[in-house]
Amino acid sequence: MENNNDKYGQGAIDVLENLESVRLRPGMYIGNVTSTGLHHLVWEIVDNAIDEVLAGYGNNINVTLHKDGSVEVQDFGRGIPVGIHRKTGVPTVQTIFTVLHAGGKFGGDGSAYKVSGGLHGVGSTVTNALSKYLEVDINKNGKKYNIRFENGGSKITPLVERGETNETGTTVRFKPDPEIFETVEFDEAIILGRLKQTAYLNKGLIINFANLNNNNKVKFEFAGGIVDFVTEINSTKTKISEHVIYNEAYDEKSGVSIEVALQYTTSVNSNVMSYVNNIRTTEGGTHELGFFDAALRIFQKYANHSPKTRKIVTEKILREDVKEGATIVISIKHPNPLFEGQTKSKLGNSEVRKIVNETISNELEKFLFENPEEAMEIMQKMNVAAKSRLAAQKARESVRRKNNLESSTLPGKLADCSSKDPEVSELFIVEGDSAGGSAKMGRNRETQAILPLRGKVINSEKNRIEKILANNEITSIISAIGAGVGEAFNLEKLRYKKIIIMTDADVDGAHIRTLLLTFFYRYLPILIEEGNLYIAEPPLYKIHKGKEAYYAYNDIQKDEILEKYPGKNFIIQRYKGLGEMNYDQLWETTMDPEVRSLYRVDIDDVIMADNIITALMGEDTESRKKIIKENAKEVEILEG
Ligand code: 0RA
Repeated sequence: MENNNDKYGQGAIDVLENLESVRLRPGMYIGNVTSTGLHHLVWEIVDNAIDEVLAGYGNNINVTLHKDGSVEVQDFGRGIPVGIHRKTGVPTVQTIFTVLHAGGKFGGDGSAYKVSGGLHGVGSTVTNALSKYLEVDINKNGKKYNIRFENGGSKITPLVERGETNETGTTVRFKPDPEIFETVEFDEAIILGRLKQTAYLNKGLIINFANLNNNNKVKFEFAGGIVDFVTEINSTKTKISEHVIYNEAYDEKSGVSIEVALQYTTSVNSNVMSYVNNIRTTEGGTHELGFFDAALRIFQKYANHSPKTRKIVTEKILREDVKEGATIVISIKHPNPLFEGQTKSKLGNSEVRKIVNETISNELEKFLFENPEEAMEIMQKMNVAAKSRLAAQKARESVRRKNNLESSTLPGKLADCSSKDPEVSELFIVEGDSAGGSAKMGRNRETQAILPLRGKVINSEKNRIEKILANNEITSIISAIGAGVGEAFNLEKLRYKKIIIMTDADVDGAHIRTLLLTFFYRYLPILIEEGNLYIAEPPLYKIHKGKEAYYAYNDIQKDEILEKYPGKNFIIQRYKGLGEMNYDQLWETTMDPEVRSLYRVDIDDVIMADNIITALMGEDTESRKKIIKENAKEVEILEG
């Protein structure tokens, strides 16, 4: 293969401009340069491989974490084109990895549209620009090809042939650039969570994961796709009916394909997870609306269809009654999705509402008529939901008058910070009055606000919304945060970018923390997704000798300190509560941004989070015990 890299001409300058602009403003392309941004690089490459499978070429992909800190993604598709690209005069594969917006999906050389998530075709270039090295091996046309980029693509070892093969496919291996990222360490759990979710969303897709650092190997393959997904989410819940209702449809005219799976549980909460092109749409959108249009119409129709059902369903069923207790996964594939909303995670394409509504109604209706016993159980549950909704309506009205959650009055017990800039402002939600007092004295008044909790925090998993919003501790949290709750939530009104839960390091503290996390997970999940929610980590021990003092945040640290400074006359003080610390100790160990350690609450694995929260906070005491025993580590992570 001849080297067509126009080294000193216009082509080379354009390429460097492309790569350099990504390196100058990585945040514009991958959001940030923290661990989240780092993992974006992996999703970009994985998504391209998955697109090739979804286009019908190959059925498995391999993802490997190498010992040198690189990650490798292999597919068995057609292989990235290697011929000379008409516009750039260099091989298409080189164009794909060095030119932003190469046009079409891949420089007009292929017709496949991008189905899975990501940066609309610029992901390969972005990943290359932010990598120490990136290497591509292609099997195609009976030959093996290789091209290698170094230092953000600024050095190119041109495409060469490396012998013959009768296989086809692409392998991309890259190592992120430590000069760009705060951390270049891949997190196995984050990668596994994402791969698992992708495998659920694409039945038949096989993903093999291998981590050569710890020899962990995992294979994801879900023959049932989103039906298996719903089954796993509901595994710790009490099911109302045995079947997971499933529909799939394809709309020829628009090219939109739709899959829906749902199952009812006895929970008072609902769990609606919708996806467009494998990307989670947390803010919903037209696909969710279309689903609920259909579900509401069909359930109302079924409720009215016979004397028997009319006797059971005494109340008019509304949208929220259809939602209650349901676990619903809606996954659509759209050739031209429009994302809008506060976090760009809401589907905007208006035609989708009607398409989803019309294509899934028939199947849903068919299910109800073919499974009358299950249908009856579901209708009964919906009627109970409708009744409690009506009963709660009055209560809600009086609550609303008492606590106007959207009003600008701040709760009396809030010691607010003087800054009005959310970027620098922090809200500490503190358990107990004495700890609240120390926190108020120790804080930085400019940027740190303190909200002490006095009464009990209500369990958001077991109670309906009216009761939760009547709880004093909850209403003061919502008012202090300032962005409202539920449908009226407005991220732009958020008063603090960091909301920090600060509770004792004992069982009671863990309980309150879990209650707060459950509330945030159920009612303000955007704050978790946006990375605004944190858990403070107060020290467990103070070790002192004379004037010197060391703080240990866990037992390992305590032992390390004792080993490092051996000798007698050490006093080890175990903190039982935050209240035991002086205000200056609290500042020094837990609140001072220079030294403190904060745990950021993250819902990467929605399945795990939901299972654990249900098990910990829900009705089922058996699974609560089981989870605590088996999953001690995850519980610890969730609880900080
Ligand atoms: C455009 C056209 C063709 C294949 C691809 C792109 C392709 C891209 C990626 C990215 C990762 N793996 C991939 N596999 C294939 C087909 C061109 C042809 O048929 O020659």
